[in-house]
Amino acid sequence: MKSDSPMLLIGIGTAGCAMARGVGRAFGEDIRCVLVDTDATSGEAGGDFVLIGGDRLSGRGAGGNIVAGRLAAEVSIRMIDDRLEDVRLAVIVTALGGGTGGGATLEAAKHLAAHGIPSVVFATTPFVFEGDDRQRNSRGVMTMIEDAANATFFLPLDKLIGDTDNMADALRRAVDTVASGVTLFWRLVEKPGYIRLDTERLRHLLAGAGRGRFAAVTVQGPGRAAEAVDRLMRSEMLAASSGPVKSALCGILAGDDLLLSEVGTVADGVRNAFGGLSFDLATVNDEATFSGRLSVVVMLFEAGTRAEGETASGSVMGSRRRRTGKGVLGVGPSGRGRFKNAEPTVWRDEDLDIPTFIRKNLSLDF
Ligand SMILES: Nc1nc2c(ncn2[C@@H]2O[C@H](COP(=O)(O)OP(=O)(O)OP(=O)(O)O)[C@@H](O)[C@H]2O)c(=O)[nH]1
Ligand SMILES: [Mg+2]
Repeated sequence: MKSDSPMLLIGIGTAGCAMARGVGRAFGEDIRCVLVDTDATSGEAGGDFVLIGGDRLSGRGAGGNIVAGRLAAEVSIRMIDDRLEDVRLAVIVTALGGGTGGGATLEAAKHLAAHGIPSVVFATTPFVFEGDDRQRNSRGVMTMIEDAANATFFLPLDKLIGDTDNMADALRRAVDTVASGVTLFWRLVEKPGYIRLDTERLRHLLAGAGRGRFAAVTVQGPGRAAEAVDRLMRSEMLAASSGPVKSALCGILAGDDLLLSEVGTVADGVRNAFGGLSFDLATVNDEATFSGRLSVVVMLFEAGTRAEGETASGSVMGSRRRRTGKGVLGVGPSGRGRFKNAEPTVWRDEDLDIPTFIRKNLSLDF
């Protein structure tokens, strides 16, 4: 394990651990990473693994129970503390839908904030074919995770993978797709470039970012810069889901053949397509990895998801809870199917769509 990086990758839950391993594989070098799960089998594929849940779960997983996943982390998340030394930014990858990904991610983000470490969460949300229970599990914790972490990217698997009729194949591709996107993000910070994005700048950018959209494309051949912009503009992952863009971050990763005109094409194209009050650009030059290819990573943050300068609850920078309107919790455009864009059911300043045990912060015995 690489230990001198200021960024720590944390994989949470079974699919989250698989995705974090995928990031490490795609990065091709040692990466500072810890894997956390309630299921002991997640540790069998190698890596720095921390089993949470102790005797209660006996290493058998949380069985889709978010309370169990949350309690497991509440009790044991401090087992990662010796991995937190000098960490300036934590990147969590997880998959919502099960018990550990949702429950433990929430507790991990709160724990990191208590240690003064900002967190950015990349979390997939379940395929529609997985059924209502997993969708509910996922929806129930999204807002909570959003409040606990500094920046969140929820990646709906249906949009990420598109139409598929083979479930196993879809899940495998999901791991690869998320891993390659997060790896590009990782490279932006860890690899040298003409326009550097270092951890401190990223920490500042993400500190009060809130919910964002994330997409990455890789293209090659003539006209690759224009094609990258075109594909990003058509990306379902970046399609507007709610308010206008507050800030945008664009990263360009390429080999030695990157032209200044291509940087201009991508930067102008992304800026014009998505707007935003602030626009940040970073480039990475890595001939060995990108020879002939051009990858572009785009992150968009929506206006109104979090007030300027506001950060995750409990972080060193503040502890206000986010509100978007009169007494309405900022749940954003959550909801699927019939509930898409539905207003939350708010009573006495509480969102009744969020399960009671989560709203009341109850720890249930199991
Ligand atoms: N990419 C990928 N996603 C998976 C896989 N299996 C499940 N998922 C997705 O991940 C979500 C969460 O599943 P798991 O990771 O198995 O759940 P968990 O977080 O380990 O929680 P528990 O098993 O209940 O402790 C599912 O709803 C799926 O959307 C897989 O093999 N690959
Ligand atoms: Mg599991």
